[in-house]
Amino acid sequence: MFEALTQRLSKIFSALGNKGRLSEKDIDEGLRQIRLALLEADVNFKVVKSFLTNVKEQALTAKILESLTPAQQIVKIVNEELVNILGKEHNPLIVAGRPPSIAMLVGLQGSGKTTTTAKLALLLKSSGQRPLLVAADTQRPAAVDQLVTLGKQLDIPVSSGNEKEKPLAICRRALKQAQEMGATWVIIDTQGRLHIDEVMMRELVHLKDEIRPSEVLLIVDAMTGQDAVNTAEEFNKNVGLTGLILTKMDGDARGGAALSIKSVTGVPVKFIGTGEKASALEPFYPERLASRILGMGDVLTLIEKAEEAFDAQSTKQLEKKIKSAELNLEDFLLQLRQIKKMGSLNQLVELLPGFSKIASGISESGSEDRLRKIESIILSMTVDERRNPAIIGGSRRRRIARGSGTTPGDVNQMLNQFTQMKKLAKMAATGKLPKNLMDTLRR
Ligand SMILES: Nc1nc2c(ncn2[C@@H]2O[C@H](COP(=O)(O)OP(=O)(O)O)[C@@H](O)[C@H]2O)c(=O)[nH]1
Ligand SMILES: [Mg+2]
Repeated sequence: MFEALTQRLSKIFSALGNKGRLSEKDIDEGLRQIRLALLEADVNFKVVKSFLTNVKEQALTAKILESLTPAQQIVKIVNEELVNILGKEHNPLIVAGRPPSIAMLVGLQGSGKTTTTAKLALLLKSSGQRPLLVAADTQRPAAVDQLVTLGKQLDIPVSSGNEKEKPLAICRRALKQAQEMGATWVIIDTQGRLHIDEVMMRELVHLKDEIRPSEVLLIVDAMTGQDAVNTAEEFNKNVGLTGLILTKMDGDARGGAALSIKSVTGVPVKFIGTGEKASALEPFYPERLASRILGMGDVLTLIEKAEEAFDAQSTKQLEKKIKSAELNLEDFLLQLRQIKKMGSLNQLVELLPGFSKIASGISESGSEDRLRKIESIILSMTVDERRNPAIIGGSRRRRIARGSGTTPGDVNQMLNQFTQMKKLAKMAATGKLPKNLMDTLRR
């Protein structure tokens, strides 16, 4: 799902990523491309418009994280806005005050209503609930049989009537049965039509008024694009919805429906169907979908970690020091600790401007052990020595080695490496590093 959109977005981001600084023109061009990508994915144009307005506003006013490149900054903002239009947070099912809770599934024929009824029951069952299925679609020939068969396969009880019975009568009997068997959820498959239809709407409203479900869930086929959005608006206006389930998200849908439907209708998406199998139903999490769409879950995780671990101010000061080669072992120690807090070194190398080159130098020559050694050597130094390593001669070196449980050779090696790194870092920070060296360091 969303492959096409994901591909286009990553192209846009990597084009931005090649630039060290983004001018306003760069940002505008990036936004123009994002707009095209979204429209092409069939996202509602009003949603696209407000999306871009928000992204631009954020880009101009957001707190700038010094540890992120401008392109990463844009990814971060686009991600946040995506999460916003997808509905911010996960909306779980509404449970009735007293069991059983009732979910009424409504929708057009072919949207996946019957299949989703069974899927939802299976999901509830696997989370320890006791669901009862109700075959109340007397409109579509064989819909009852379809649900009965699914119930048998999944070992979930189905309450059904015959095709001449009214849906309300079937539901009333099912509710009684639910009480008797101690069911915690009653999931009702209702009748659908090929198109929006007044009679269908009236019957659904009638059923809803009588049985008072805690959930009225509209099943919509994501592959139908903007039609799905229109359908949702109609059903919400006429019947009143508590949630949406988007089906066939596994298809080659351009994804626009999923992206627009919450913003346009105000009704949250609660689940998505991702296949024909009964297990192919997932709770809907805006954040997860947004990062799937951006196709850069890893970058987003890194951004999150950078936000947590990094104080923008100190990074800025550090960058300045790196540029003027004033970096000392105290800064180095501070930085080592922050990097350690952030997890794997190699992953972070690309993330931190300037200083990342030092980290890559370390990660090349060794791993966590080596880091710990460096840390204990620095800790055995006096403040003067840390600020001005040049004063460290033979006797100081021996003392530091004893204090840190290393050898004078280790101390020497560490100091040499540090001097080298400082030089490299300055060159990298001021853009004077030869390209082949840069590549080696990145690896
Ligand atoms: N690929 C895919 N197919 C689905 C999904 N949900 C339903 N279907 C298929 O869509 C068709 C119609 O489903 P059905 O439940 O009978 O629709 P109803 O008329 O709304 O009850 C069936 O062939 C289902 O297997 C889904 O999430 N992914
Ligand atoms: Mg059906």
